[in-house]
Amino acid sequence: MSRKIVGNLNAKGMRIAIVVSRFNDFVTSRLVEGAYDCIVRHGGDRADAVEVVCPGAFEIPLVADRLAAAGQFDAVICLGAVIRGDTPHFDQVVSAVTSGIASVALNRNLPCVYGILTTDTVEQALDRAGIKAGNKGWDAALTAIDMVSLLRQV
Ligand code: INI
Repeated sequence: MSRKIVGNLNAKGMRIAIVVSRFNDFVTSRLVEGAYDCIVRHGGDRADAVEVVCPGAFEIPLVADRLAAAGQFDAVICLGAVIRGDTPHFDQVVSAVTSGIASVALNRNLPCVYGILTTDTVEQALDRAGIKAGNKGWDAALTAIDMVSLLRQV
């Protein structure tokens, strides 16, 4: 008989760190609220979470690495918004934050979730931050909860 292992979505007692960039705060603050909403709706406690604010998306991996190394958290959720219209070096910032977050997860052996919006316009970013097309912060928190539960079983 084969065995199937899946995460459950109960966040009770989970210690979650959120790293969020201040750049495009009008978008990223909505992502943070979405993440907290998801955690609480799944039985977690906002008081068990820690939120760390860094300057831009480029800085997120270093902060995530520091939090992961601390050994005090079950998962790190990374939230940011890189908008092409705002930056001529969009691709470099996106590439750095993307590979940086993946490296932290693998090197620290901790769920480190990618909740970075990468859009062409401000409107697209807002749509994905709770206006029209869901909230990527909420989705990232759900992935964190799922992964914490999953890795506890694997
Ligand atoms: N940082 C972002 O998080 N989003 C952006 O859209 C952005 N733009 O447009 O440039 C951005 N740039 C700052 C970057 O993340 C670093 O903070 C900066 O380069 C200093 O290292």
